Amino acid sequence: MHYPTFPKACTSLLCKYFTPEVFEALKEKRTGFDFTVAQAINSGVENPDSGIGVYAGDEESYEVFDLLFDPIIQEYHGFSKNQSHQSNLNPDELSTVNPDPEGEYIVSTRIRVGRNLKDFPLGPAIDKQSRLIAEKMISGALSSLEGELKGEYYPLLGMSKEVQQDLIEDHFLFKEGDRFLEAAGLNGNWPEGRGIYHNNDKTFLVWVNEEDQLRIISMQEGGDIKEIFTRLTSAIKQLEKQLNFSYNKHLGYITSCPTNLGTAMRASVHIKVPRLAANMEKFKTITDRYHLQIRGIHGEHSKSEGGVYDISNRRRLGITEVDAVQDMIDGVTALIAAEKALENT
Ligand code: ADP
Ligand code: ILO
Repeated sequence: MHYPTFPKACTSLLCKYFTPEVFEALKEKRTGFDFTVAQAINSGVENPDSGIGVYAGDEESYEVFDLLFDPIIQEYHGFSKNQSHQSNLNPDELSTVNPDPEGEYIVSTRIRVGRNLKDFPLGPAIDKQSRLIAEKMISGALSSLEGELKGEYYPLLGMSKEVQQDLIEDHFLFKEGDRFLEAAGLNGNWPEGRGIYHNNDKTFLVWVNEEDQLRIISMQEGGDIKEIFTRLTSAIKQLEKQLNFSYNKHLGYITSCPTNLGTAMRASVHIKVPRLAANMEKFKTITDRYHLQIRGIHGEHSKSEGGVYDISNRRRLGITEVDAVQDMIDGVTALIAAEKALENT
């Protein structure tokens, strides 16, 4: 392996922290699942416009390649090597049920967590057979869910292109052919082993074997965040009875992308703020103050449409799930107040 060349304009955390010295120290190392630093950095090397640019192949990657991962984790989450992670899934500890009770600004709310199975490699290092075993274990656990969470598992293999496209456009299903995931080695043997589980109303969904082995999702129209968080936490607790998720005291839930470590939670709203969006500087001042991320409405790396943005918590590690959702609630409350003020000027 040679030291990669990065374009001058590259701003990813990979470009920032993968120095020639780090490369020398890591180039010969391998994890128990045979994952190398060349694999960890490939997404950011092939996609120099990445924000981060690295993926882990297994839990051990975070230790073996710590010289690369630690500073990235520190910068993204503000979390250092001697800290530990705490979980809190109690919806009663949220300060606000709904920051937009009149339903004027929030179009929809979605909260997801990533999970991976203990003792399995993560997506960038898994082989076809283990991926199929993981799919079987996960769909088996899902088939035992009852009540509001009861649904059906739909494998991607055999799903018609029309059904797949409708699910993507309606914000329920992951996209196909993501270039960042492709270069990370996450799209191997596509579409085998991948699928989506959902209840009848599509308010509870689970993505299987996309970027993480499970993405557990609760979503609905409007801004009743407490109801959505309550549904999610109840599902997590039920699934934990049957599946052993990869977790450690330092990094929390283990995920393939270091931005998802910890809570692995992204709590987002699709929110209509056309006036604020016309003043991006002001918009970003508020989102930065509340540790929020702005995405377009078709997911990461997509654009906004009609003044509607996807606003979510940015930090996920070293804070609890309640804190992560609270970041989003507080920020969204501030955004709505700013949009209202602009309406009156
Ligand atoms: P993630 O990292 O959370 O899995 P993406 O940014 O790739 O996410 O988004 C996945 C899908 O979820 C996309 O179709 C996106 O439009 C949809 N989505 C995200 N937040 C919301 C929301 N609040 N309401 C409706 N759909 C949403
Ligand atoms: N690898 C991409 C995405 C990073 C964060 N998003 C996730 C976890 N999907 C990049 O570095 O821009």
